[in-house]
Order: sequence, then C-alpha cells, then structure tokens
Amino acid sequence: MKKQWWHDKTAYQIYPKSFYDSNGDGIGDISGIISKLDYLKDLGVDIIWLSPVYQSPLADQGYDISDYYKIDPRFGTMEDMEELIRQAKERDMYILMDLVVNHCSDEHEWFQKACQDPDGKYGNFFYIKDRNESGDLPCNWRSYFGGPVWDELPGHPDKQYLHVFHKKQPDLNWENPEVREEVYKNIRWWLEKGLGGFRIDAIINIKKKLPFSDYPSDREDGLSDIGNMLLGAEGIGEFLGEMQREAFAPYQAFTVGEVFNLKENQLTEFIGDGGYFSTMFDFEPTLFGKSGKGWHEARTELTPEEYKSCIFHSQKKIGDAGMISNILENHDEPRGVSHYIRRSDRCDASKKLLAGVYYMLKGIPFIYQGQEIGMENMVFSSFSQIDDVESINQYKVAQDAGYDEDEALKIVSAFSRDNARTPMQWNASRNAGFTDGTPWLKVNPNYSEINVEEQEKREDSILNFYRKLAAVRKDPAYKETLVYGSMEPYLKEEKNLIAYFRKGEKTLLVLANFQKKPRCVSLPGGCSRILLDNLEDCRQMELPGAKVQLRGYEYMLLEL
Ligand code: ISL
Ligand code: CA
Repeated sequence: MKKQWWHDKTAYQIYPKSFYDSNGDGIGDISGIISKLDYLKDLGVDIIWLSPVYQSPLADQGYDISDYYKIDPRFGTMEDMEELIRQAKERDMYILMDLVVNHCSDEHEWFQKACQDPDGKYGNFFYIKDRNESGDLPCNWRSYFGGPVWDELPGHPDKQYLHVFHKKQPDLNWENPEVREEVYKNIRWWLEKGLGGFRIDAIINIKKKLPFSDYPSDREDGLSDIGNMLLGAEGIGEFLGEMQREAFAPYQAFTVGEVFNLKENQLTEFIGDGGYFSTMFDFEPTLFGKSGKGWHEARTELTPEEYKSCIFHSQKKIGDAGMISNILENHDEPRGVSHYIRRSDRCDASKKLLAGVYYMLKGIPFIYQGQEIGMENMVFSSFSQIDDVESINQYKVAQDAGYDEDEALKIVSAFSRDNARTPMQWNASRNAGFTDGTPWLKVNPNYSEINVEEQEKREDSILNFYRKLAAVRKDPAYKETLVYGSMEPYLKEEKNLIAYFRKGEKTLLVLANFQKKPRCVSLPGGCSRILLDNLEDCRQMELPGAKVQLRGYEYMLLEL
C-alpha cells in the first residue's frame, strides 16, 4: 500500500443540527462547531466530517440540497464555514463536507427549470419519463424510504421523475456529461476554499441499470428492492474514475465513500492505490441481520460472536487491498453501544471494551458525535417523538407486516435514525447544554448521567479512554504497527472473547473479555508492556506471565 497523509488519522463525524447551538434557536450550527474545536483536538481528532450544511429544505435533514454553493442560514453563513476551515487548519485539522450528488432537492434550480421545460437542457439533468396509456410505471423499483421511485413531475400529469430516496430528492442523471461537469465544478470550488475532502453519500446509486425494467417483487406492494437493480448496473467506474481524476486528485483530497452493495472484487478498484476513493466505510457489522424486508425482521443486540465474525471477516477480506474506515455508529444507525452490547451488560466497562476493539482494527477510526461518551439509544414513548423520514416509513412497513402500533413503535425505536440524532450531551444543565432555546429534537433524558462535563472530570471515564486510544495510535512507537501492521485473529473459537494481533514493527495483542464472567487467557509469548486496560491504570499493573486473568468486560492492549 502506498503511504498517504490520511492513513494515520482519526476522524470524527458531526451531525451539525444536533452538535452545539450557539444562538439559542434550538438548531446546532457552524459557530457552535468552531467553539468545540479544542474539545475535538483533545480527543485526538484530525479529520472532521460534517453532515450536510448546504442550503436545503431539510426534508431529509440536509441530504436534499437546493444550492451546493450556499450554507443554509440555519447552520450559519459562508463566512462561518470559511472560519471553521481556517480555525481547523490552525489546529492541524481537516474539514470534510458531505457530497450528496446522487440526487438534489426538488427545490434546486435545476429541478425547478426541469419542471418548467422538461424537454429543455435541465430536463436531461434528471430521469423524466412519459406516463404510458396503461399507467404502468417505467419500472417497479422501491424507493429507500418506501413506495415507488416514480412520482408525477410537478405541473406535468403526463410525466414522472425518478427518486430512489424521498420524493423531494430527485435523482441526477449521471449519464449526462453536463451533470457530471457541474458536480466536479462544485467539488473543485470547495477544495479551493481549503476543504480537506468529502464523505461521498449513497454513491453506488448513481449508476442505474438502463433501460428501466422490472425485477421480481419482494413484498406485497409488488415492488423490488433497489439492491436488485444495482446488482445488474455495470460501469459506475467510468463515472467515479472521472470524478477522481477531474476533481479529487488535483487537490489530494481525502474522500470516504458511503458504499453499499459493492460487487465482489471491486475493493481494489474503489480504495486500492489510485482507487476512486481514499477509503470507504466498513458496513459489515451494520448490515448484519438486516434484510430487504424491513426493520421488523432485523436483529438487535448482536451477540459478541456475531460482532466478532463480522469484523474478522471484513478485516480478512480487505487485508492489504486498501485502507478501510471503521465505525460503531453514524447518523443513520442506532447507537453502537445499544446495538452491540446487551442491555443488562451496558456499562462504562463494556462501552470502553467495544471502543477498544474497533479502534485498534486496521483502518481509520471514525467516531460519531456522542460515541466518545457512550451515548445510548433514545427511548421513544410515542410515535410523535420521531422526526426521521425513514422511521416514518418503517413504522408503516411494520404495520403492513402485521404488527400493531405498540409493536411497530418498539421496532422503529431500535433502529430509528433519530437515536443518533438526539442532541449532543455536553453537561447536566437544561437541554444537556446543547441549546438555551428549545431543541429541535428531544434530548435523551439520560443526559444528567451521560455528559461530557462529568466525564471530563473523571479520570476513568469513557471519554478519557477514547483519548487514550487516540494517544496510543499516535504514539510514534506504535503508529506504524497500528496503521500498517497486519491484523490476525487469536483464539477465534473462544466464545465471548475478541482477541487479535496487530503485527508490524511491533507485535501487539488486543484481548477483550466480552462477558460478565472472568476468564483466563493463555498468552502466545511473553508480554513486555501493558499499553491499555479499561479497568485499571495500566502503569500500575504487574506484567502477566504465560497466562492473563481477565475480569468481566476487561479489555487489554498488550505489547508482546
Ligand atoms: O443502501 C442502503 C442500505 O443497504 C441505504 O441505507 C442507503 O444507502 C443509505 O440510507 C444512504 O444514506 C445516505 O443517503 C441518504 C440519507 O438519508 C442518509 O442520511 C445518508 O447517510 C440520502 O441522501
Ligand atoms: Ca443555532
């Protein structure tokens, strides 16, 4: 693997609307982010990805952009954004924006013009089809947020347009070179401003299998999961390669792809040397136990064995092909500690253990806001507390599948994207210190126990453990091993133990006793140093001999 500037970095995702509100309107903003840069620097963060802050009607919380060159006034101004980039740079940090170019907003000028004149230049920026006499849709694909991907083109009852997400997110026609040029122009414009790069949204969807055709239906609605179409769509590489050459490469931009449904053997093409992206997320644990049927059929609270098999499998698959990025959660997923640790075992120790396991894997660690203090899923007591479009759809999907309202609410609660979108918990004062006003989304009531201020003060807090993880990864003595060393499982068959080596200049061993019961583990050789322990100040610990005794949920990082 050719070494790159981003390989040894630690990244952090901010969901701006819920991070920190500087002016009391209940909505987090860019000034709020600027005021927390030192906090992030202290956490060992080098790269900050902002979920969208562009001008948007916020139908999908900013993933529906109506002007790619403007900042939404609710988040601040262009000057704020420039100030953020400048202040980050001063601290040796990089800012990433979200690149949402599979679709734009139906309020974007391009779509408005397409509605005015579907046969003109902007009609070809989208996928617009005439309605035929029988009223059949051009194809039976199901949009990600429910219902057909086709909707009537406003003002044109005889025409329909394609949207694989919400109907306020019309898909851009990437087959049209003018669209692609507009996208690259925008990317270069932002990189010129000194942006570090982008997180690339839902990118696999830009290549459609054409001409439009039906796939076998997989639910009673007669529609077919988009994944079926994506399997047959060939040639995305031409678009991505072009974007890389025309827009990213000249700036050495860091890019992280949100890539689902990747075909086998495409890994090197995507993230190998000279690949389309610098890296992409590993979604194997995220996707485990989910099906196209809906959240009612998805697994919650994965067992340690299931989590282990996901991470071991993907680490092996990736090997040295490229640099992956590892996550426990993001703005679309439940909180990692709620998803991967069973309720009865959720505590500081188990949360730190989970952090230590994923952070030391090969790849770039991404921390999602609040993860570093062990924020948990929300308990939703009524459907009216849910804001997210996907949750609203899944509530209906569960009821269509025969669940009653209470059951449907439970199902949606486990997966709702709002779990991760509740405001960041800064302190124990009103609204968790997120805002002086009324927060746009209810604060998780557990903020009086789980908050940054409390954890700042406590040496053994989750927050301080995250700082220690970052410090080890940055330590010149271990950096080469942790960034480029191989990852090899150890005692894989031992139930509720997650253990693996990182082998490079040094040999390191991660041991995680993922259960309440203590256990004894034999070491493969002598241990020369304990680098981390989640239950103890490791500097005061005695070096283990041939065996190490682990308490319930104890985590150790050893140098052999
Ligand atoms: O393909 C999926 C899972 O297999 C979908 O979950 C989909 O790719 C994913 O929802 C894409 O998410 C991103 O784009 C959406 C936006 O709502 C999400 O917040 C964003 O992360 C549309 O822009
Ligand atoms: Ca605000």
